[in-house]
Amino acid sequence: MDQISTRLSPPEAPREFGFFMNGAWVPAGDRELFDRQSPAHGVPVTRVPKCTVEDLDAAVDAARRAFDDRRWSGLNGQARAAVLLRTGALIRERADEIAYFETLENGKPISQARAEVLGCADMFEYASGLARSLHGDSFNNLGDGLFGLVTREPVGVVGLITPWNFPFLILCERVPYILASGCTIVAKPSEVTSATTLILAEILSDAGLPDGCMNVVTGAGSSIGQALIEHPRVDMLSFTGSTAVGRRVVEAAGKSNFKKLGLELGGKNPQIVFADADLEDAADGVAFGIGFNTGQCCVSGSRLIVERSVADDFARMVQAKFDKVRVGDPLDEATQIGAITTEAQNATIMSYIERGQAEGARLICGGAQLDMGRGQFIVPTLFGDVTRDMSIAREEIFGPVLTIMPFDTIEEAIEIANDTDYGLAASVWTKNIDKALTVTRQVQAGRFWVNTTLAGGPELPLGGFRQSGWGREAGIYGVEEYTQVKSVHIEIGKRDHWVK
Ligand code: TXE
Repeated sequence: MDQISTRLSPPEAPREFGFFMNGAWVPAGDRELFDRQSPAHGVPVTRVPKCTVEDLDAAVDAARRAFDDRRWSGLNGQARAAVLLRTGALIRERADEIAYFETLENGKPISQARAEVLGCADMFEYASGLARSLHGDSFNNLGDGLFGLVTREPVGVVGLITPWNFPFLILCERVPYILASGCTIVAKPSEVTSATTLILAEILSDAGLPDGCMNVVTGAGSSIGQALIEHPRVDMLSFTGSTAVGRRVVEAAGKSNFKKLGLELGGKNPQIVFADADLEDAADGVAFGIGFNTGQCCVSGSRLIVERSVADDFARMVQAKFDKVRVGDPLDEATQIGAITTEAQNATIMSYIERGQAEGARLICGGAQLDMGRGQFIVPTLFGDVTRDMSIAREEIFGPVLTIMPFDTIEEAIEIANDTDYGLAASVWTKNIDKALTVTRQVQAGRFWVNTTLAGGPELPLGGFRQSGWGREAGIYGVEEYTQVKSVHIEIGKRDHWVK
């Protein structure tokens, strides 16, 4: 059956935003403006203010007041849950609008953007239950004279810095859980994808979140991002982005107030395929794992490690999938791979493709930009004859570029998979339960998939081993991450005096 193709258009004029603070929009006024062009269409789609460090200070003050006077953390779980549930419903109501701006700013296919937005509504709905079930512990075994309680308390004001690859999804993997814990937020989205974070702030306010609990400042990482990570009145910082900036976050925390940190950084994630796998399924999963979001996912399966006896056949199967995948205008409902989000990222990916060839890898397919007359697009790319020391096998490319390396034994597969500084995610494809479990146990990764990839939901936590990060987001683990534990010792009866 023919694919029905319907297409939205980019807007005639960019949508203008202010920033959001203390429950209200702040107009851009005479601040400098940042014009975002659609990476697929080359036309301006949004305009946001470049906030100043004074704006950031005001936003932190608003979040600080909202936390310190307990207008949010002092509510009971039922009241917090009601706001989160209403937020989920409002996201569903505005899903088309949010998805449209996500696609315009990021370049991802509109059908994917819509699915992500609905998944985000689900995260708020799930987190609403967690706001009610969050609890501590008690110790009733300390003898007749003492009773012990362990309570969980919100950390305080959380700074939230997010990247451009999943502007709304990464935001919503954090915000509902942070709010469920009772914390307040100052968010700083990537300068190129600010729109949907601003829309979420408005939705939260409409859902009844008290003023000051969610504030959004827009602008450059080097100015207000840096000021946020150094801010002495921010209690915790959740950062998702490059390893290089992650290091600055750690340094800034040490130099300021030792704020608590959550970090989700890069990945170079293995896809291990055994000869006994359902190879049709595996080829599709591997193509999806690197093609989804143009490979601009921290959990993209970018290193294919295949049992030697099937390696050549499997490469042909993946190539056949790549040939069929629909790359093009992300506003077309039929598109599966859209635009590369920034010109800088496009240049980075193309330079890795050149380096791969210069280092002696064999380009099996792809390797080229797709000329659509405007915007930047790269077709899925597959490299063979790859050795472990090559930069394309070691460094996060963050694009639709897959390398293949063969293995002979399960030990060798595990060794290649672990030969990286990262440890964010991994996938294994086999119908043999012993192999699947051995690999799952021995490969270092915070997220693991067996006979699937990139699957997930709000129940399961996200985060990395090794240099992929610190801490966990989502699920009950995500809520607990934004709490601190207090031990309460309660004496029962008359004290045994120290001074007799
Ligand atoms: O990330 P940055 P970039 C990786 C990926 C990509 C590379 C560069 O390999 O090619 O990083 O992307 C803010 N203080 N990932 O340069 O700069 C910035 O404004 C405080 C992996 O875009 O790390 C944005 O909001 N904040 C990753 C956020 O940090 C600063 C997702 C991320 O931008 C700052 C994205 C500073 N000094 C890129 N400088 C993943 N793990 O998913 C920048 N920022």
